[in-house]
Amino acid sequence: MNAEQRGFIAACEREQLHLSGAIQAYGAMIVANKLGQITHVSQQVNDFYPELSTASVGQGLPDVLWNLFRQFEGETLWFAGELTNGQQELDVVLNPVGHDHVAMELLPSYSAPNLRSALSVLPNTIANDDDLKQVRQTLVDYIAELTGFERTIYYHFLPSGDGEVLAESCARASLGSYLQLRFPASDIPQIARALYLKNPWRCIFDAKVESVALVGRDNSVPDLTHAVLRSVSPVHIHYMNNMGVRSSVSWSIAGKDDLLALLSIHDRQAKQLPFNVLDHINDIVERYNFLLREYRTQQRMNLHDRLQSQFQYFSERFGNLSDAENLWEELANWLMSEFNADGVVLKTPLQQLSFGAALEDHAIDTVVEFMKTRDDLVWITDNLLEDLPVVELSQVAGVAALRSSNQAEPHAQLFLCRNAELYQVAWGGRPDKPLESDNPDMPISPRRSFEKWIETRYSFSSPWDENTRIKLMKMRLLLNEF
Ligand code: BLA
Repeated sequence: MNAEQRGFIAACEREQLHLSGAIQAYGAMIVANKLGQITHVSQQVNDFYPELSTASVGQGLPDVLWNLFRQFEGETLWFAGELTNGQQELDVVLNPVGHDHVAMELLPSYSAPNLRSALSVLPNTIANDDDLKQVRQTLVDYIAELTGFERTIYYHFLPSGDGEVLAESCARASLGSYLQLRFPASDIPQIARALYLKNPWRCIFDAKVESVALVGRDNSVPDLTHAVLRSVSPVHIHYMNNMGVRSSVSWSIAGKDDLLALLSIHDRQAKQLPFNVLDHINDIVERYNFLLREYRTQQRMNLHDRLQSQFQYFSERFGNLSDAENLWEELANWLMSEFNADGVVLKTPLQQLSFGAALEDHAIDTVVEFMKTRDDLVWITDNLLEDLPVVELSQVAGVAALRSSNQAEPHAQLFLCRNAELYQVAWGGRPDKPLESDNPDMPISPRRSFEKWIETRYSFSSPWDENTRIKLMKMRLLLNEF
């Protein structure tokens, strides 16, 4: 990637999506303060609610809206088919705007089908990884059938921030398959991910619909974090066009406070879903989130128990000094098998012990110096040469390093090492290719092709799994023994 392309991605990361000052024009918005006085309206509000226009800013809400507004207590309220404007029925959705304003969104209403109970769709528990895979597929298949969208994907985030499509359901002759393809982290900026933790879903029913500005009396821009109609970033519209997707909705698959995956539906046509379908899918996704969290907690507890019993074992052995000679070798062997590593180094102020295919001394020194500059106790890479150019090439490409938390004293450090391994990654388009585009307003754009592209990796180790950090943090107790 060249400097211009990197600059483009950095600019995307800075885009304040919630302060776009505009909405998707298939609905209208009225923002009111606590007293029910209108502070902003979308420029075309008159098309949806003939009593209102941009001249209404500063006035009180009309009675019908006021009656809904009065019921708002801070959480989303969705009134399905509540209004009619002579031409169409409208849903009215209320959401908070900052601490003391409320957004009232008017959306075309769609007729609500009868739905199964959300509880009957998924099982009561997930017992193992095979089960988890099956439940994911059930989820994807059910949502594909219910919504009729052409492609439904379960897009899982890897520790690197890149993502991989783990499950998919595609209609025949549809958009094409992304199953098992990987997509770079920069496709979904951090700010967009953070919004998925605050909202259970995001609808972009028609990427071809223009956005329309909000008009207020002053230059203030309402915070649209929770608004259904928040306008779509121009970069993402471009991305959807390049993908051939006109309509998409994504639900958040989330742990306690991290975004684990997105469940997304795509279609080449503009499509809508009635509120009760969106809400029903939300219930099912919530149920899935609950099952996933329980499963992950159980896995963590098993891991914790296993590590704990090893600690106990090694602590006892450390207590028995006559064993010391064999102990390092035994510990190193255990660490290598637990972390699936090829080598291990322990560095203390007094000694440096290496076992297996380990980093050379100069490289250890470079990593130690680098880690001093960071607050984090753990540093993990599967591509040492790229992330921290060390002086000489060696076989080791993967490092998972831990330093003890005692800053004042010289401290012990542990390095798990993995050799470089040749392997391939299948991407949905070349990830290093934001491209020159033919759009003069956007000289660089998201990549144009999402064709499968195979990267052969030479300088990487196999990737460290998501528990590596947790396991390393538990090793801190062991470091104190040296
Ligand atoms: C948003 N990007 C998104 C979203 C997805 C993706 C799912 C959430 C919105 C939605 O549901 O459409 C990406 N979509 C994917 C991926 C797959 C998919 C990876 O189907 C894989 C199968 N996008 C870029 C670049 C930038 C960018 C280079 O490619 C900026 C540097 C930005 N993506 C971007 C922005 C949003 C976004 C700004 C937020 C859009 C919004 O909510 O307004």
